[in-house]
Amino acid sequence: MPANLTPDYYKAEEWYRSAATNDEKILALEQMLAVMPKHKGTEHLQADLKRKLSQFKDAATQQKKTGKHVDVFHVPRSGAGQVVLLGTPNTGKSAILAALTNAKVNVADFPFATHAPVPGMVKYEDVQIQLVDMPPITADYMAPGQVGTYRNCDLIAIVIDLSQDVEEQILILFDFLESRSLLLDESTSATDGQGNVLGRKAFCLCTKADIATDGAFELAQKSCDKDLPFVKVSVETSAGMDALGKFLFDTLGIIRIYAKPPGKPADMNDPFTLPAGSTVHDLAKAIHRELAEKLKSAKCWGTGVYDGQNVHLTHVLHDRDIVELHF
Ligand SMILES: Nc1nc2c(ncn2[C@@H]2O[C@H](COP(=O)(O)OP(=O)(O)OP(=O)(O)O)[C@@H](O)[C@H]2O)c(=O)[nH]1
Ligand SMILES: [Mg+2]
Repeated sequence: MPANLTPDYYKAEEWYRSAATNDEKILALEQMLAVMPKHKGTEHLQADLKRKLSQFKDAATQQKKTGKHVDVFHVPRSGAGQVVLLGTPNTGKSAILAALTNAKVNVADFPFATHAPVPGMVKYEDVQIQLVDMPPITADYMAPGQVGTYRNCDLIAIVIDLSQDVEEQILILFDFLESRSLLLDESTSATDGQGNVLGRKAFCLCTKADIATDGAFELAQKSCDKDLPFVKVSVETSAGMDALGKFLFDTLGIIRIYAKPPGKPADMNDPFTLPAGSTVHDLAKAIHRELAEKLKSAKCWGTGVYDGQNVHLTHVLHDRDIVELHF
């Protein structure tokens, strides 16, 4: 009996073949099983996939025990949030990093100049945001393990070069993102075996505005069927570059809180950064998980409170609030 496998299945199979890490192989196999038509003709295949899945799960457990695996695509987080660039070759990803950070990157007028992730820090007011340059992807190639970097970041910057074919870039990039469940989709947020949401926030970063073809920015917006923010920049003329730090900060959805020791001024140079919507108790946990349990009361200066107001531990904080914690 023929298996009659669907395009969704073949996409998941391609994901499986390109997955370099155990975790990613597990996700891809689970996806293959989920989308596979279930009938007599696919029974053998199902059994085969389930066997592979259990082998990878065993290997993952073993790996966690021995802790040996070194993954160049694992970029340790630093700063208030991690933003990772995604784009096809020669679209100006490294140039963005060179312009915004002190990282040493290779900007070159030929494709595939970048081979491994390169992190740099973007300063916005008193916070540092981590920006990660990446090797390019194409319709049929990406470096093994590359998906993992996107899987672990806070925000994906989808780079679209306005001087190249924007429709083709969008097709390649969104096919990659959707087939790996990498985009945050509020209505059908896909999760892994442990219930963690797979998708990430994303925005479109349109580059080379100085040499854009006529109407390319509007065409890029029109060709994208997702409701994502679009920004337009040029490294050459610096247009839009100054606003990028604030944009990343806002899009990451983070707030800065200044902790004030009782009887002393707040340290206004080194804020804690927390997800928007965090409470006084979340701040205490970020400072010290065990101390947080001993938190008795707090005073707050900032938005929606009068200076030094006593606030409940469930009080929702705002960007730039000053908080005094009493344990
Ligand atoms: N005119 C113009 N050229 C740019 C701009 N940004 C980058 N370039 C040029 O585009 C070419 C490619 O830039 P890269 O930053 O190396 O591109 P990339 O996306 O990192 O390329 P890969 O690492 O191969 O994926 C270089 O020649 C850059 O000088 C821009 O804003 N305007
Ligand atoms: Mg590069």
